[in-house]
Amino acid sequence: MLTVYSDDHHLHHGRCELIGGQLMPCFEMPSRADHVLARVRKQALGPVREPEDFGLEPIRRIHDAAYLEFFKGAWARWAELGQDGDLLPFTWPARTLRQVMPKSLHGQLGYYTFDGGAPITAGTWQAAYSAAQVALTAQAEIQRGAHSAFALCRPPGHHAASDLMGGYCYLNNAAIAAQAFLDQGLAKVAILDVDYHHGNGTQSIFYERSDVLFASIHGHPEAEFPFFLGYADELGEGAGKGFNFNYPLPAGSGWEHWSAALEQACGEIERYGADVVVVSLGVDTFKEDPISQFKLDSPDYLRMGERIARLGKPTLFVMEGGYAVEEIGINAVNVLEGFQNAQ
Ligand code: 6XA
Ligand code: ZN
Repeated sequence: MLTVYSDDHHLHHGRCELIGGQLMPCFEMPSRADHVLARVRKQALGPVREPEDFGLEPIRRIHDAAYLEFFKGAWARWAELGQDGDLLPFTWPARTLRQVMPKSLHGQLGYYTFDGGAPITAGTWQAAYSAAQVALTAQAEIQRGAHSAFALCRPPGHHAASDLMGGYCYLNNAAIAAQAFLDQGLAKVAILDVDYHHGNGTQSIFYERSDVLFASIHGHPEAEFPFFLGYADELGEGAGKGFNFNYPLPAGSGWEHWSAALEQACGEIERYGADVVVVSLGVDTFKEDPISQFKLDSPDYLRMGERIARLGKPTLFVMEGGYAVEEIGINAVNVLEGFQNAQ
């Protein structure tokens, strides 16, 4: 299986996020992708290639033009104000407040974020842009006939909506790749999100559409980030009704419960008759993940890959979360090896 990877992810290293009432180093850090890449090489999964540059057009198919302009220019505006700390929001247009666009950088940042967990640094735009190109390059590989490919993206993407960043995510790599498949002639794309957190951004992007089915297995939003989306009764709207499936699970869920949800999600994808499957591959479902509450063990990820392979569809894996840095490589590559060995 081809892995697409860019060193540009090192350009993004958020200094801090608010955890337990204190500013702490971000769990989402460059060494995550480095460990996955090292494991890809150790296991000789296949070739590793740099991304091609498809430009902004395929990103604009998913993200709002003004949002992209804001994100691209935000750091320069922050630096002009003489600041060099991470750019982090502190005010959001929540209930009772107006959804208007302020002129101030911080006001605009509040408008374009849903949490304080997506710091913008000097290199964030370039890293996120390259991550999207990584996803598009792996997508192109499948479009050209490969049965599978791995987009080793960082920063991750599944929390990013059309004009919102949050949860370490800026550009929705999986959604951008899914749209590219459609734009290149496919009719039906299924996105299977196996990250511990609900992919609220991906869901919102495709919620009223039937050409992308979204299925997500995640920590119950009653208890888990992103808290305000991801319930089982969110089934899609309008033309998208019946094309959105959420499987929220309680804290402590292990492979037995998790794999039962995977079985249901795979059943929906089979009934849908997807041309291609995009997997939002987070491995923060691991029992030792520092920010999550599921109990999957390393061998379970092999089974996960095998089950996804049994869908029999061309499959694009897009890296999302996973913060047990020592094991992230083993667990992510186990999914890919399980998939590959089941062919
Ligand atoms: C709150 C937790 C963010 C979770 C990010 C993640 N800062 N999403 O792993 O999949
Ligand atoms: Zn996650």
